[in-house]
Amino acid sequence: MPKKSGKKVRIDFRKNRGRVARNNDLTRDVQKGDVADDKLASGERLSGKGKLSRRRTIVGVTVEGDQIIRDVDEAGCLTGRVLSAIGGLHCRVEGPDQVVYDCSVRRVVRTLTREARNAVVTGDRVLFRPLDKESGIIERVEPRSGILARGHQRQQHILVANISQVAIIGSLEEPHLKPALIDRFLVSAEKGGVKALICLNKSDLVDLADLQQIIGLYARLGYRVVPTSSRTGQNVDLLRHLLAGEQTVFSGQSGVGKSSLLNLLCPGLQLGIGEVSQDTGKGRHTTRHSQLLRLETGGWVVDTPGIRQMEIWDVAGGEVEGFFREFRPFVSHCRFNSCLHLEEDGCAIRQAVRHGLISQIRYESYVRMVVGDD
Ligand SMILES: Nc1nc2c(ncn2[C@@H]2O[C@H](COP(=O)(O)OP(=O)(O)OP(=O)(O)O)[C@@H](O)[C@H]2O)c(=O)[nH]1
Ligand SMILES: [Mg+2]
Ligand SMILES: [Zn+2]
Repeated sequence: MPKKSGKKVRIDFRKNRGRVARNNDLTRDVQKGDVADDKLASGERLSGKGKLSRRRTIVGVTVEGDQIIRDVDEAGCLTGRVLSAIGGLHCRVEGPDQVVYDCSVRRVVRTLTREARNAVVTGDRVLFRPLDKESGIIERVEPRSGILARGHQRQQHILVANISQVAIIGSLEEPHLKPALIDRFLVSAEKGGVKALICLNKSDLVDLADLQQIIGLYARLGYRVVPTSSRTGQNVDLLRHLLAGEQTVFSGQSGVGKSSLLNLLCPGLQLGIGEVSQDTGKGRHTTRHSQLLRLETGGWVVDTPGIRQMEIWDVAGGEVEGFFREFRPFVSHCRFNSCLHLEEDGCAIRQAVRHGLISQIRYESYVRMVVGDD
């Protein structure tokens, strides 16, 4: 789509102030150079009309595809990469020559985003105005390519931006492997336009022969599956090789060993790691914020907090089948065009499951995503 500069656009604005806003305050913010602060979020109120009740036409933005980019006077600004973004407000930005700046976010940048915490996320490329040698203000977020996102409280939550692949980290024991969660990550990766790699950690705790079935399942689908152990170091070199030159996010449940693996992969790194609870068998959410880490081999990795649930965002029931690659040869053979593959009646997918051509585990994951039963 061609670039249209200075075009007027109508956007749904998130209501980010308790008091009724004056019509022209967006322009005023730009002129005064207001900077977002924490109080805004705590003072947020929702009116009966809902969050998106205000529409305004503004100038000073460029529309590129479905992205809205703010026109900024670039003089005096630097480009940088967001290393971490706490609450989308307090960011660590790596500028030229790897100098790191603590940055706040200009309020209009947040206003242009529907969901405040998606305004700036780890991995973003930004234009920022340095205030001194170690701090600055983010003026603009550049268009994103390759994201990992999920639904959370009926909003899209962008976990990380500008990645080339997702490393889905599971553990074979403590906590147990959850194929349903892996399948959700795979759908999110395909939806976000990035490659996926499956890492089965804590291989030291199980008999390798028992792993063949699960490794075979995903390997047959064409996904790279790597059993690893941060205890014995198994396949850590292979993993390092698979990450070299890529922009990868490490995602998975708490306690599976994301940070432990990264400590091995990046010499000198000392990320905090936490014991898995003896009582619940679950991790303790040791990593609190996503963090971008540069690799010696080129590229970078983002360590993320463990997540309990991966709600698929913006995929309608009828679209889920498109993200299950092994379904593709069969879907056109269902009797009904709109078949959701939930009923036996003339369904080629159900038949393929019965004949062992599609795994029962994958089919169950599919059903849970379509029916929305978490
Ligand atoms: N046996 C075994 N234990 C491991 C392995 N990798 C990590 N652990 C242990 O698992 C626990 C959790 O490790 P973390 O690295 O903190 O896990 P995490 O995925 O970063 O967890 P969050 O930050 O909470 O999301 C720690 O007690 C680690 O020592 C492994 O390969 N084998
Ligand atoms: Mg961690
Ligand atoms: Zn069907």
